[in-house]
Parts: sequence; structure tokens; C-alpha cells
Amino acid sequence: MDGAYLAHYREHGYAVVRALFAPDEVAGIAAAFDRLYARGLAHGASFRHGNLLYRVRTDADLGPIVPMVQWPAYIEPVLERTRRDPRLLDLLAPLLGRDLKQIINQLHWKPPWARGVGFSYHQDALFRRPAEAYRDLAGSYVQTGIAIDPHGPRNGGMRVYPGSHRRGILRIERPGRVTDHEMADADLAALGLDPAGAVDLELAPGDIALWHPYTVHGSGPNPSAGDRRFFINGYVRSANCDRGEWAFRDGAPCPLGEPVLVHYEDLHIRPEPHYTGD
Ligand SMILES: O=C(O)CCC(=O)C(=O)O
Repeated sequence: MDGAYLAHYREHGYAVVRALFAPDEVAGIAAAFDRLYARGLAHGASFRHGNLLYRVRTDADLGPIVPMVQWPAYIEPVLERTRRDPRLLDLLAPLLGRDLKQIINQLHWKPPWARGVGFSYHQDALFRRPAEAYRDLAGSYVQTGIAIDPHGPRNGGMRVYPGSHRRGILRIERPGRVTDHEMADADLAALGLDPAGAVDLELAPGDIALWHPYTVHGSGPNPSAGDRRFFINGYVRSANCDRGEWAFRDGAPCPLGEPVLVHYEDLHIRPEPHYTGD
């Protein structure tokens, strides 16, 4: 693989690799997304089974939507294979080595005209809790996103702040969840970052973006007539993390088995299917 993306990642805190997945592969992932979306809608409210979580929301215009599913790989074989695809190892090994665990496996879905979906500016480092379980974040963790649809500023694509990964942990004061707000220039200005310096990702289906846990990023609503679907997978150098599902051991892909502790603290107390009430 051409190493230009590595230099870009190290310098700017993010990078894009074009056409990592072929159109027929993207179509297979999209079909799995469609099945998951239908299941989420059928639940009618946020629903969890082990690490698998459907987040269901009511959009002011559209009614119920499913903006996120966490750990869909447990029930969709094509997503399970994609998360441990050797092309991802090729991409990540120069940054993280060949023993990798996975701590994020997420479908993000912005339906056409969805106004209430967005991610306020944040650093992913914020979510790596408990902090003692995630060591040397800056050198051990990379987030990736595979575009399933054309992805850009017209449809709520991600915007990143180049170079922000060198600024360490930044305090972005916002009440509520990152998903309760869309990105706002004022949040960048409050951090002393000139909003004009933010960069929109422009991805075609099958392209993949990589970003650093300290890179400030966010996204807005989708005012377009098409879906904006994004497949997020986050990886960590295994020696520096006590959580997560194995993805590659000494370079060999590891299929999922019984769920292990990632984010859901009650995994072993309440593993059964239930509505989450949020
Ligand atoms: O899907 C998006 O627009 C944003 C994704 C994001 O911010 C994240 O995964 O941390």
C-alpha cells in the first residue's frame, strides 16, 4: 500500500485511502445496513442485546429513525468479516502493529432530510473509559470510517480539524451527549481553533478515513435527498488496552466469539435483550 496516507495521518491527524473496498463489497455492507435498520425500526425504541445496541430516535420530520447501531458485527456476517479484513490490517499495522483489538464497531446512519442527527465537535479520547483500561491512547488507537454512500458537506459528512491531534486532551464544554448537538464553529473558537481551518471529508463509497483519538471532529445534519451511511471501526494496540474484541492476533484475523467487555459495563449482569429506556 502506498505509504502517503501514513505521512498525512502523522502530520494532520487524519488520512483518507481511496477505494479500499470494491463496489460489490460496499453493496454487501449496505444490504446488511438495510437489514439492521429494519430491525431497529421494528424494535421501535432503543434496544440492547449484549454489546449489540440499536439506538432509535424520533426525528421531528421523519418520525422514528435508527441513527446508530453498535456492534452490528455480532449478527451480520458480512460486517463481521469486514471488521477483520486483511486490508484493514495492512493499513493499521504500520501505526499499531499486528496484535489488534477492536473497541468500536458501529453503523452511523443519517437518513435523507434528517435534521436532528449530528455529532458535536469532540475527540474520541473522551469516550475511552475507564481511562486506566486505555493506555497510551495517542500511540495505540486509530479510528476508521468506511463510506457506504458518497460522503461530504452536502449530506452531513465528517469535518476534521487538521493538526488538533497534537494538542492533547481538549476540554470541549457541552451538556449532554455528543449526538445531542451538531458541530458548531463556536465550539472550535472556544478552543482557540479558527473555524476556517476545519476540513470536510470528501469520500466515495468504499473509501476509508482514519483519524487519531485526539483529532477534533464532528458532523452536521443531512439536508440531502440520499442516505449518508458510515461504517466505523476503531482499533487499539492490544498490549495497551484491557477492553475490546480481538481483530488480529499476530496478523491473523480473529472471528468474534462470546461477547467480551467493551463499553457496556453490565454485559455480565444484564446480557439479555432489553429496551434501554433512552
Ligand atoms: O458519523 C459521523 O458523522 C461522525 C462520526 C464520529 O464523530 C465518530 O465516530 O467519532
